[in-house]
Amino acid sequence: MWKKAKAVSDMAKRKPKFSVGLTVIISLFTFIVGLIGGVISPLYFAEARFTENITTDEFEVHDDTATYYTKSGKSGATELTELDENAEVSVHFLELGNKYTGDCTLIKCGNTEILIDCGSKSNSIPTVDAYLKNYVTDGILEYVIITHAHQDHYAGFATPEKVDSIFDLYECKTIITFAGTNQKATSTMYKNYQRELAAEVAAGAKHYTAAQCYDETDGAQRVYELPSNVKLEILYNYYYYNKASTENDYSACCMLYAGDYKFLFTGDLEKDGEERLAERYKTDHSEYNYEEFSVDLYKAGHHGSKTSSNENFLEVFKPKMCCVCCCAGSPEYTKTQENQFPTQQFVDRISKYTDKVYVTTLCVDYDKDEYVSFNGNIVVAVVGGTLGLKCSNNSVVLKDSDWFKQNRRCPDAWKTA
Ligand SMILES: [Ca+2]
Ligand SMILES: [Zn+2]
Repeated sequence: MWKKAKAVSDMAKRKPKFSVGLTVIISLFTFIVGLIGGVISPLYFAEARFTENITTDEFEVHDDTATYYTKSGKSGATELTELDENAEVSVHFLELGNKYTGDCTLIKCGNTEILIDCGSKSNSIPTVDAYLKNYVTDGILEYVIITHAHQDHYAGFATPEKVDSIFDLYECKTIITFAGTNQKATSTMYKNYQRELAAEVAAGAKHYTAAQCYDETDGAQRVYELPSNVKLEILYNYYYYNKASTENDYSACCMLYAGDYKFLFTGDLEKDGEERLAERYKTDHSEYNYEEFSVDLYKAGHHGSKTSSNENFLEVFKPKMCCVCCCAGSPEYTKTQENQFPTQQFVDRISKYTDKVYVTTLCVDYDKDEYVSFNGNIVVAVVGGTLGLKCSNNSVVLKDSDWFKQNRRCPDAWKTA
């Protein structure tokens, strides 16, 4: 496909080639900075390694740099852990390689992968791509879900023409997107998105809106069957069909079923959308007893914002575990400390259901561009019928973290837990 070939040659031009000597110097420098960071700032770097968020691949020499960001590239691959290799299904919440909050979730089931969103605000594609390479071994993303047209979710699909988007780097088979948007046709990012999406469709991808999936029209399906009897269901959202006052409410929502395990993803859906979704879910799934019903994993809606994960919604889904994709304590969206992700209100509400809350990234100093891994890349996987968790940094739950103790009031439910 010419478009992908062009992307490779562009990358060959753009990617600087480091000499071995320079790499040694950079590695030494990185090491020393890391050492200083570790000694001087134990408060901030207590659990995390200073270099955690620097994609080490950027500092490595590759024989053929042209293949680095391509789907055939060998570089960037790390040893797969036992957990990953044996997993029937794994759900990965990715760190994005910068101080900005954003979503990017990979679901892997055999050779079938689902990518939900690719933020963040700043270009995270090299970081995401380096991670995906380890898992998307056939270069094909069977499903891509783009929840809504906010850059912290769709920037990776909305690149300028000369920058590789996820669509350039991977062959995407079925693309499911938000049904509505308030984005103006003149928005540069939205135009980029439309161009990139159209090119992937021209190359053979199927594109459906979440509404088409839910309604099962035009060949779209509400439920997609994946290997190992895993199922992906596109859930109802009132705002697939109605005008929303915030872009967040257009979020495409889905549930993944693996055996008895359920994983819920609602993008940045807010209060009204959450309530309507929860009510409709009960109607669509009358087979469950909702006294006992609960989901095993819930991606915290809207990065743990105070506007999402509301009472009526949580009451229905009762998450047993929750992963928050954000740069914790960052002033990116608000200076009001308790409303920074993950917010105090989110903590208070989720605490009634679980204390197993994990967070991807931690802001150290926004103005200085400093951030470290919180839990890091979070992987939740079903291995041998059992649910497992593996984080790239540590598996300390939110309530036991230093950041939490310094920045959040501990809700009663977590005091006794
Ligand atoms: Ca695949
Ligand atoms: Zn968002």
